[in-house]
Amino acid sequence: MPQDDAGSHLSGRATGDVDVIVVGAGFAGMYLLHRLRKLGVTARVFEAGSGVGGTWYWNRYPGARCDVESMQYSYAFSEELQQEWKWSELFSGQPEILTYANHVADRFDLRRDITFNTRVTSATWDATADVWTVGTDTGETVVARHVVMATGCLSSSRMPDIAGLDSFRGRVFHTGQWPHEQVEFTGRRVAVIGTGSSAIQSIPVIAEQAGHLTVFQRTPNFSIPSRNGPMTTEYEQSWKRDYATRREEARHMRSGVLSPLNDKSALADDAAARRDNYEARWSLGGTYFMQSYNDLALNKASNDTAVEFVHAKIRETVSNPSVAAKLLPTNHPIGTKRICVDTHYYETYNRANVTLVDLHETPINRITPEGVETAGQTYAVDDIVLATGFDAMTGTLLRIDITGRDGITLRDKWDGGPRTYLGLMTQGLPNMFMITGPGSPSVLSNMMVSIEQHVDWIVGCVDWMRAHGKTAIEADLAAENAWVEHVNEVAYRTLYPQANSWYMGANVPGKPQVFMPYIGGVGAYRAKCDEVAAAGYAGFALSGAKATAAAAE
Ligand code: N01
Repeated sequence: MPQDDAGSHLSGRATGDVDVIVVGAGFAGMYLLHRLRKLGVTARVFEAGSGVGGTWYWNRYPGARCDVESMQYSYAFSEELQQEWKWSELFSGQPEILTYANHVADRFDLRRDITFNTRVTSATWDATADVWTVGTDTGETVVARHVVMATGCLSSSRMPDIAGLDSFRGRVFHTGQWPHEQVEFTGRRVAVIGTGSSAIQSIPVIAEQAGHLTVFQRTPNFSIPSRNGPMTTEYEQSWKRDYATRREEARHMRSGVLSPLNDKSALADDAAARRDNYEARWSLGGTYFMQSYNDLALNKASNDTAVEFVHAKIRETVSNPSVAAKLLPTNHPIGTKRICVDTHYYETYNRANVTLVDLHETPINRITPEGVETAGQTYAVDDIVLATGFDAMTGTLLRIDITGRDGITLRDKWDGGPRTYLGLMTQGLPNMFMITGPGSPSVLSNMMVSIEQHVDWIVGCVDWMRAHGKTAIEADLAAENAWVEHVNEVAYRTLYPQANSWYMGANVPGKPQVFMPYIGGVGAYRAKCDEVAAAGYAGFALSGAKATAAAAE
């Protein structure tokens, strides 16, 4: 068995310039770098932005906030870190989360191995040496044994295909690529296009500043009030007293969040009891509403009861009945598109300076130099905010020219939709891991929990390969096919595929419609990954003899 002769290098031979290249310095890339260093392997991180934080670096739009409580949406790997950090609110806003990311980068001295303002543009597998050659947009070429895509699931903003956008004379912003400097809307006429999570968070804040805000809505979404508030010492301490135990419990929950699931069917309650229960959940706030009953994602009749309740709340909140009617989501079961969480979203439509335009009645014809022209009229505006979402889960990966074994390209491989084994690797691309990739719980879970689980698994795998003299690991086609089938089968047992959501790739014209995340639950998924690792990486082909023999010559 080969020994480490270079200390930090894998399998007793130089693997290239570094052992591992990490793409992205969001929460995934940062934690991975920390763990790799502890393992004693060399790593370099490339980050397109000028700072750490990933999604929280880019999404600086007004009102941006996490919909998972900060006590849970934070790193669990360091007891000192989780004890010393203090969140000011239950659900933190983007500035505070970005401050936290920067604190972590400083505390663990991460920046010295991160190259900022550099986008990875290509990766090519060299089977003779079992290494990747990675190219960047700054012209750098780096060789490494492993590449880990810590590129995030919602990191390729989607510009809408609306005629005339380039001709607009005012300012255009995309929520996913918000400027770093303060954007002032005071007294201005603003258009927001889109009504997903980003829009629903930003609309109430922009409405407070703008002279007039016009919201262009194609599909209404369900939104639940967050009931955000200041963090109390009592609540904070209730977590910190036994943080490690609670974190461990969350790792085995379905969504990676400790949450109060009412473990019975919505149909087991009579109408009055159901209303009381929904009312209590509505008052509690946030995504916990979807835990009101255990079959809201599974049974249409149960789901309909939640839809009816939320519709009634919208009608109650919005004073103009015809505006309220336009805001009622009717084309998908609640929760099958990512549920939105807001602060005074529906109330905003009661303001005199806010207009809702229903694009089903009057579609957008084009953007003109002055504003937005619909089939009904032209709305003259000074600013357009595009809250039009992302090419989710696959967009960023497919932007990179990735060529694996025998010339297999990722674009060809995923032509019909993403195919992975466990959402961690895809056959044909040895030694390339994905963090929270398609086929893993990722966006259906508390991302922090899923990120830490993937990083721990990948670091464990790299360590195991080193100990066993393996220089290449690749998913077996049969294992991958079986996993893809399982991911689909589990998804189609639920109501999720009934929505034209970005989970299905339905928001990007021409994108294959495949349910991308794994809906089987974080706990079950973790157990499966652990089982695979314990069995010597069952379902993966590992090799090493050829390369190590060559190195010995
Ligand atoms: O994007 P979206 P997002 N003309 O895709 C509309 C996470 N997130 O950035 O539904 C007119 O949800 C589109 O309409 P339709 C979260 O996971 C989390 O808001 O396609 N409209 C839709 O209304 C979330 O799910 C947090 O008919 C057009 C909107 O744009 C994910 O990010 C906060 C259009 C896009 O909605 C994405 O959310 C924010 C066009 N040509 C985001 N094209 C939290 O943690 C698109 N639309 C809280």
